[in-house]
Amino acid sequence: MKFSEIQKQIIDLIKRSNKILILPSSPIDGDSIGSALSIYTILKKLGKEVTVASSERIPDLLNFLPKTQVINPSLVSSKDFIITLDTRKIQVQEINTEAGENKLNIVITPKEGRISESDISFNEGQEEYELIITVDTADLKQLRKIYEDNMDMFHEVPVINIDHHISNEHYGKVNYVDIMSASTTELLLPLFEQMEEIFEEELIDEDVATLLLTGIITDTGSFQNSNTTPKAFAHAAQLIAYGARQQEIIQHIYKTKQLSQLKLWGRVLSKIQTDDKYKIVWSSVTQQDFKDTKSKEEETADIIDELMTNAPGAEVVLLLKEKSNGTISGSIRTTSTEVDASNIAEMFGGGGHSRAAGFVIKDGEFRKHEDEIMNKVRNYQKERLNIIESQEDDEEKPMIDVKKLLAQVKEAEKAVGSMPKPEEVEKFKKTEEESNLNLKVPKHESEYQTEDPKQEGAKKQEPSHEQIFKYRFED
Ligand SMILES: [Mn+2]
Repeated sequence: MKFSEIQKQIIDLIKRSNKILILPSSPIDGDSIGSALSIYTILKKLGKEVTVASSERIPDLLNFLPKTQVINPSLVSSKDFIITLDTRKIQVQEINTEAGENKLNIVITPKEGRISESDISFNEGQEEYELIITVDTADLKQLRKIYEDNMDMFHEVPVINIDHHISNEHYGKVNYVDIMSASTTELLLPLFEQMEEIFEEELIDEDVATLLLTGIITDTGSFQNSNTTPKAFAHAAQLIAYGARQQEIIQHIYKTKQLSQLKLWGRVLSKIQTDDKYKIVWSSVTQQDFKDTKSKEEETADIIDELMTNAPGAEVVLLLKEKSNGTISGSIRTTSTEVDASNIAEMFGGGGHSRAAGFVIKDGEFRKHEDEIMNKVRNYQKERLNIIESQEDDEEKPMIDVKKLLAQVKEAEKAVGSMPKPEEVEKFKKTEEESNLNLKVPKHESEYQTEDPKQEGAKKQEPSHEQIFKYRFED
């Protein structure tokens, strides 16, 4: 089916619905939040009752976006069973519940007279929503708690599925899925323009344009990833013409975030310690490091995985973090199927998965604990590898090339200052028609590479993105 027809179907469903639920995928990223909040803004303008819900935390660096405060952490339960009393004739004095063995009495005491069966009716809780719109969500499971707690709702209420992931499962009543699109927000722009025409109303304002551009910028890594098509540039230019605040996005997402994270990564690298005999690589982050690099605790989330990718010779990769609440948390990754990360975490009262696990030690001196922890991990590996302490290790390559990595960080720090400027994007400005004609479309899925972490997760088997994320969530 042509995209223009799908867009019409979507608009028809929106026309017929009043209570609309919008669900961004988890973890929340620039594309999912930009999509959800732009649809929210547009539907509000059309006078709809709109709810945006996500059980996930909104990353701090996306909080600058307009309307992030409308996102609800959960949905009102629709599983309620309602007992209705006709109060036209009878007034209620008091309602009580009495729990008996295997039963519960609901006792209604009237002010006067008697309540009869004909005064009472029973109702199952109404489904609150008439339409669900999921954005940037390849699979309903990605909605996590919202889906797990409300599975029935997804069978009963029509779902519009708007997404650009190859792995999309087409679970919607209407599936507006284009894997050639660099972001989900890119799909929304033509839809919103169509809506402007049909509803004869100006809908795309500066906030909407900013939200849509955020999705394109974050999903293309600021026009650097290989999924940056000419169309993505054209749409970005169009959004800037609509008043999208590109510099604001770059400032918040790249200039502040990446630089601090790069510096933190540099810190972690400079503190790396390796144990070649027991194949362990570890490092630590203290409160001082966060202060010095102006980074936040949550920015360590990627660092453990970065460490693991760069230490192919290590079996156990460990990062210890001194948290602001006085606890010490450890993240463990293993590269070998022989080592179970959760077993190591369990030694410190934690847990997780075989490849990704973690633990928390409540109050304690960081340095002292670091030594204790590392001794235990070393012993774990010693027993497992059956190495005799005196045995001389033969020459082996170092497990991680810290020098090379530090040089890369320096390079990256320089590069962060040179993001594309509006006039560079302007060069690619074309009409929609032109851009369609010139669009070079990769023929095979394999040619289509994306840096989208959700897509990455779908490809990688062990540990899956979900596992790592789950762990981070517990972290
Ligand atoms: Mn996306």
